[in-house]
Amino acid sequence: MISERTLSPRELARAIGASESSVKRWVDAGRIPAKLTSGGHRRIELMPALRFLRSSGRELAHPHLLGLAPSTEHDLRDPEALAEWVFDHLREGSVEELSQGLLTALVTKITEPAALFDGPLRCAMARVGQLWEAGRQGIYLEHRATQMLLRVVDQMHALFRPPADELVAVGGSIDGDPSALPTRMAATVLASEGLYPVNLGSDTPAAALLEAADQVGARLVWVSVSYVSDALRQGEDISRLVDQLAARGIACILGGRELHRLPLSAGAKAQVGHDMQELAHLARQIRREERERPSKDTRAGR
Ligand code: B12
Repeated sequence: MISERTLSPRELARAIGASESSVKRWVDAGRIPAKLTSGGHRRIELMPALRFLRSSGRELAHPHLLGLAPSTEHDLRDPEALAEWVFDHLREGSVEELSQGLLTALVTKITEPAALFDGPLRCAMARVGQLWEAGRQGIYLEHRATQMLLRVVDQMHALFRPPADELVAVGGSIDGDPSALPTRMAATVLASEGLYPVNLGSDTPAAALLEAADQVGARLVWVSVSYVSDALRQGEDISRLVDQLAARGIACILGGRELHRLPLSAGAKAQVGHDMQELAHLARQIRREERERPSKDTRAGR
């Protein structure tokens, strides 16, 4: 897997157009984690190197030197071409090239995770769904495409390391909803916006979401509704959860393509987000509020 690659300081230096001595200096200062070989040479793992590039705003001038730029005639900066390219890879089952291309798109800041999920990935998955409608073969393609994207989204998630002790968010999809992909995307979006996500995944009882939120001191709970198995029960569970969170002062956002089918009680005051970009927007708002909040010391009058 691409994420298992290691690099020498010289390889990284060439790829980002910096000097080898600068890269060694960043390694020695702990800005890029690296291991020493038995011969005393620095070896840098690819994912921490990519994290460094994204967080420091450095340009990845030559992604192909890191084995990242996939060979394609598509211009991956164009969302429609990217969607087409993603669909081709999902259909063919080439997960390695897919993850290279999408990681490159994120590291070179062609796109952000939320926009990537709402645009090219959602669109490519909708086309995979059409294959399912068209015939039996589509079923296996749909399952395989989901597994491929789960892996790729995990790799993207590894680009972001928000601190675990600051703003924590808890989420998942509710009991009776087996969808794993949307809630995993939500976790990655939150991580990319600096929140620390605890994703409980699919089929999570509402009570478990509440318990987790209490345990970790969550500031936000997200719920993704992508499949409705029992609208009445799922609607009641979510309405109750929303009320319980409101009583604790914990923000809550509901989303997902089937949310509109749930009867939520009139009193249930949760924010509804239509896509991952709205989730990202809320995360930025929470971070802004946190920055503007007087620190604990100031509030205590010290
Ligand atoms: C992958 C897939 C599956 C997978 C799900 C895998 C998994 N564990 O996640 C599997 C193979 C299991 C599956 C099963 C079924 N599926 Co299916 N599936 C799809 C497919 C191809 C892609 C869905 C997807 O992952 N999209 C990508 C995600 C990220 O997009 P999204 O869900 O729209 O989410 C976006 C927003 O809603 C929002 N969002 C989501 N969550 C949240 C949360 C928050 C907080 C916020 C703010 C926003 C937000 O942001 C996301 C990104 O923009 C769709 C096709 C399609 N058009 O979507 C069909 C589709 C959803 N499936 C469909 C059907 C019919 C089924 C089955 C009933 C088939 C069957 N007869 O067995 C079963 C469902 C039964 C069950 N118990 O699972 C139909 C649903 C039609 C309908 N509305 O009735 C679709 C539309 C296919 C079709 N064209 O008919 N499916």
